[in-house]
Amino acid sequence: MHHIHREKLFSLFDDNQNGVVFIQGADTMYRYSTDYEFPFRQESNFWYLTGANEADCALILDLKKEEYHLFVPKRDAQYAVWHGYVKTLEQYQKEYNPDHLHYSNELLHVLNELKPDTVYCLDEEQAEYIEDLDRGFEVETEALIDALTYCRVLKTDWELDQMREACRVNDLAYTEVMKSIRPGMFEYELKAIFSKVNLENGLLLDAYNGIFASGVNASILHYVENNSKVNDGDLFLMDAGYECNGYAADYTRTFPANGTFTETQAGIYNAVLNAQNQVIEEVKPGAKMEDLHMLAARVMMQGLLDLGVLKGSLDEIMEENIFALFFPHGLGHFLGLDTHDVGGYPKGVDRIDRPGIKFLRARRELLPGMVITIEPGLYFVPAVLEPAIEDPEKAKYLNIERVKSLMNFGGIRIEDDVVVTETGYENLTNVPKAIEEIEKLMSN
Ligand SMILES: [Mn+2]
Repeated sequence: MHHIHREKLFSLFDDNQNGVVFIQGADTMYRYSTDYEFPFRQESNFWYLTGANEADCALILDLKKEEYHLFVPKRDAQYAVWHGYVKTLEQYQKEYNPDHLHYSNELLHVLNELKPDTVYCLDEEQAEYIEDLDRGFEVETEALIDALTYCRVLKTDWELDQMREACRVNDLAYTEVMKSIRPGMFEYELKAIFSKVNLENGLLLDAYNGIFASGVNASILHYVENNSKVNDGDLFLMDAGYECNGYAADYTRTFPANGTFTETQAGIYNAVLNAQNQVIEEVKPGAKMEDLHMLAARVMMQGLLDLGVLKGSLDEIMEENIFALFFPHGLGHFLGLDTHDVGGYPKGVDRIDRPGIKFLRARRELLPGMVITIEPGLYFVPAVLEPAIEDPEKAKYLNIERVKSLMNFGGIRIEDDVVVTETGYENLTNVPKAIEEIEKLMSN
C-alpha cells in the first residue's frame, strides 16, 4: 500500500526537474551507552513511503523517473547470531518491492549515477550528510517536509483501515480496564490490563506513554508515573493507546474507581461530556479547530455555572479567559502515524496568543480524510486556582468556597478519535462514555 503514498508524493513535485528525495530511516536506539535496545520504531515519514520496518535503511526517490530506490544494510553472520536472521536481497525485494534495491554501501554510487541538481532532505542532519559528500548537489530541506505533511494529513482508505483496527482493539482494552478496576489496585495494574489486551490482539507498540491517573493525579496533564494506589471514591483518568501498523489510537476515559459517580463527579463529568458531544456533532468539512475549541470551552463553562462553581455572565467568563483556569490544553490534534500528527499548523498560521487556546495543536479548516482527536477536559489545579482566588479580577467569577472544596478533585477528560468525512464525521472510538453506560458496564 505504500506505493500509493509514494505516488501521492511524486504528484506534488515537478517531474521535469532533475531532483531526488533522500531519507535515512531510523537507527536502532540504545539506552545511553549500554547495549539495551529500545523496541524499534521506524521514523514515520520513512515508514509512510516504504513500509520497511527495520533499522539502517535509506531511500531515494527519483523525481524525474518516479522511481524508488531502497537501500538495505548488508548484515554479517555476527548479526545473525544476535538477531536470528539475515535477509537476502531476494527477500527484501519480495517484501518491499522497490524499483531498485541496493545495499547501503552503494548509496554514493547511486547518487553519482543519478547526478541530481537538487536533493530534498527531511532535516538539517540528513542535509549535512549530503552536503558533506561534496558533490555539488543543491540541498533543500523545506519542500519535502511540506509535501509529506500535506500527504499525511489526508488519510488514504488503507490508512483509515489501520486506524479502525487500532481503535477496534483499543476499544476492547479500555472496556476491559473499566470492568476490572477496583479500589485498592495500583495504577500500574490497570496499565498492565490495558497492555495485555492490546498485545494479545496483535498491537505490539504503544503510541505514546500512557496516563493512568487516579484521584488528584488526574489533574496532571502528563502524569505517567502510574504508581499510586486507587482509592475508593476516586475518579480514574486513563489516556493511552496502542498503534496498528504505525497508526495510533489515542483515547481518554474518566470513570469512578468504585463504579458509581458521586453527584459532584457526575455534574462536572456531564459538563465535559456535553462539550465533547456537541463539538463532535460540529465536525465536518470547513469547520475550524479553533472554533470547536471555543465551543467546547463555552459549553464547559456553562456547566460550571450551572453547578455553582462559577458565577456571573458566561460571555464575560469567556472574554476574561476564565475558561483557561479549568481547561488549560487544546481541544484536540491530528492523529496518524504520530500521536500528535503532522499538519496542525499550515504555513503562515501561528498559534493564538491567548490563555487557554495557545496550546491548541491544530488550527485549520477540516477536510475529508483528516483524523482528529476531540478531547475537552476540566481540571482543578491548585497552582492555577490558588492565585486566581487571590486575584480580584478572576475571583469575582469564582464561587470561592466551591472552588476550594474541589482542590483535590483531580480532572476529567474525554477523548475520541474522529475521521472527517464528506458529510460529517465517523467516530472511531466505541467505549462507553455516558454515565449510565459506564455504570452499567462497571456493575457487571
Ligand atoms: Mn490526545
